[in-house]
Amino acid sequence: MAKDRGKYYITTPIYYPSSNLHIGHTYCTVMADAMARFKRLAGYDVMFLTGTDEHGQKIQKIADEAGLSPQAHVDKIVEGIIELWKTMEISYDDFIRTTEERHVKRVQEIFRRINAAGDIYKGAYEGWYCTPCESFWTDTQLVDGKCPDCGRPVEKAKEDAYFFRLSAYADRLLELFATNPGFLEPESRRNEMVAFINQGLEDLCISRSSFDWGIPVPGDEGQVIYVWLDALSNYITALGFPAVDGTDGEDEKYRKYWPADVHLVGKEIVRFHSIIWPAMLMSMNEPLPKQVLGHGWLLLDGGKMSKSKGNVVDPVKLIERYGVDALKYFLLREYTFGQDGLFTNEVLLNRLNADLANDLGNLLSRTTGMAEKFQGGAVYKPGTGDYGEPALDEAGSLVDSDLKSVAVSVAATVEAHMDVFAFNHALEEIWVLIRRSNKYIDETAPWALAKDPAAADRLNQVLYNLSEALRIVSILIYPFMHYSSAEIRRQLGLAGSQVAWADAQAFGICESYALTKGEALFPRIDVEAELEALEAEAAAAAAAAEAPAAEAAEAAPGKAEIEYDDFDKIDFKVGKIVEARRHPDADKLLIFQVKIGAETRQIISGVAGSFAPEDCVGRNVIVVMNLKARKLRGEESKGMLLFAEDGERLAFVTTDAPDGETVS
Ligand code: ME8
Repeated sequence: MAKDRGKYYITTPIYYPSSNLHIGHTYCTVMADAMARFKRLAGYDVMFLTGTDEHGQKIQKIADEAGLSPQAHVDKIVEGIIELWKTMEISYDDFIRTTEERHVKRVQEIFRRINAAGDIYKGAYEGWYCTPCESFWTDTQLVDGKCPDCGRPVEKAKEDAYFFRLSAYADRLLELFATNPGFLEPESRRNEMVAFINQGLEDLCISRSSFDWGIPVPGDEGQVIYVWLDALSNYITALGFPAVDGTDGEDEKYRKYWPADVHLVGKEIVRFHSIIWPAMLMSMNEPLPKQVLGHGWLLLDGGKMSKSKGNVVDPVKLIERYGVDALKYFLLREYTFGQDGLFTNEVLLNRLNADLANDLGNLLSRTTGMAEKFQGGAVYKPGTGDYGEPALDEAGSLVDSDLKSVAVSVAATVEAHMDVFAFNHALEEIWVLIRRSNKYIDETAPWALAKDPAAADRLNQVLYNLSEALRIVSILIYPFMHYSSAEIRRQLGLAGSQVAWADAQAFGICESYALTKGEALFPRIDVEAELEALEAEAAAAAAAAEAPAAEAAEAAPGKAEIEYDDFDKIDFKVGKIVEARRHPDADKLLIFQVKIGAETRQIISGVAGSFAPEDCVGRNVIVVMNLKARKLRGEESKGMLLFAEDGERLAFVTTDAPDGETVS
């Protein structure tokens, strides 16, 4: 590949610093990093952006529960995220935090520009809100009355808010998908988006007034900008755009790198990136990103990993056990871009053993071991040093030419796969060369050549060919596993020499090698013993989480400590459910008449998914008496009933005590 191939701007989503990142987030960032390293090696001027999406109700809630200010909470989590990327040597060029001044002032300017274009108006928003996803949904979008993204319950929410005229862009968006089919990949997502637009695009709520952890709407301090307008803008604010007072000229990076070549995002946020984001840019009259790529999810036992559900795989633990390169290799090799994939320890360990310990590790240790043993580590290009060009029979010529032709052809195939983000196929191709090289050792049997002084030139030639193959491998794997690339080069005696992609397409360019056998690149794992150890570790973690509150305080902080006085403010009483019926306008709600001593009051609970009305009548339950009354879809609810929950299933908290008694 030629140098100076122009610019390449790649982004990851900016992650929510609600808690530490899990392996699903690592997956996306590892792909972006591999692509950024590959493009740099291929001669592009790369801009690789990642960061954190720090505003919103969810973050505010988590911070409150932890007894921290939102800023203190995000500062703590972001520190851990940056530390993780440092450990993994993620080669980003910039890390943007949405709480940074450079972002805040530009988001306000973006709001002003979209407003000036006539695309913002004030109205009242009423919709179903999913707090964990920070998404509003319409009735038709809900699946079984729940959030279509995460399947959790949603709440009805209504408030004054600003709206972006997304509906005005439906035709232009459809045209974008029709005339630029590569804009969104994979194709299945494109079809989903076109169908979504054809259903009728609604204007988008872009501000909230019910919480304040966000960027104030310019000119209306009672409102904060709703997180998606804030978050999506990061892709240009990090480049210094738009210019705001006193920052003219700071958009040099924008002029150089925008439009983005690719926004790499998870499948559930494709909608925001391929519909809302282009519409915002259209409104500002700015160029659109060239491509949005939606990747699949890593699943655990068939379910999505989720920070809020707590069923996550911690990348730090895997790195501690197997190393950064092993984790990166596994993520890139095991899963197919665009599809979901199941994560299990067994798949991980078998993959590491087969490909890394056996194939790659053995090739390196066999080659360096034999070079040391038979030639003191010194290997020369045939015809130089102490060695001449051996005369080869037909079989010898054939295996040599086959090895060489495989070796020099891999780079072009890898490039073709990388063009379509097929990391797994790119690595598979590199492993064709690694396996071919191992086979070459078996075919040429250097240990037999070493016994015959007349075969010294051939022995050197075989070791040279293997060293060349390994040198090429070290270049090919660099974008994916740069530590291993460097270690292979060190053991070949090439430490410090520049890794250049073009050199992967030339065989026989190195005059000599000084090989040294090092530690095993990837030690073989005893899968059974390791699986047991991993299970024991998981069991210990689960036990710690269930330990009494005081002991578990550090591992599972739960809700923040409160004073007795706070607890004492709640008035609990026993109530008897004397009547229960479905809410006429809300699938999820049951309306109870609850007798509490002399009083009977109406209480509404979102439990229609768990109980039939007839199953509720006659139960003596615990009532929170003094919760502020509120209207739920036109019906008043005064107080609250307590339920026990194990994440999915609900149960009444019942008592034998008669109604009207105080609970304390
Ligand atoms: O969505 N497998 O942030 P986020 C694969 N702040 N990818 C996964 C995953 C899994 N199990 N779990 C999460 C946000 N992800 C917004 C983005 S961008 C302007 C704003 C991916 O921290 C997920 O698909 O919830 C998403 O692309 C990314 O992690 C960030 O998720």
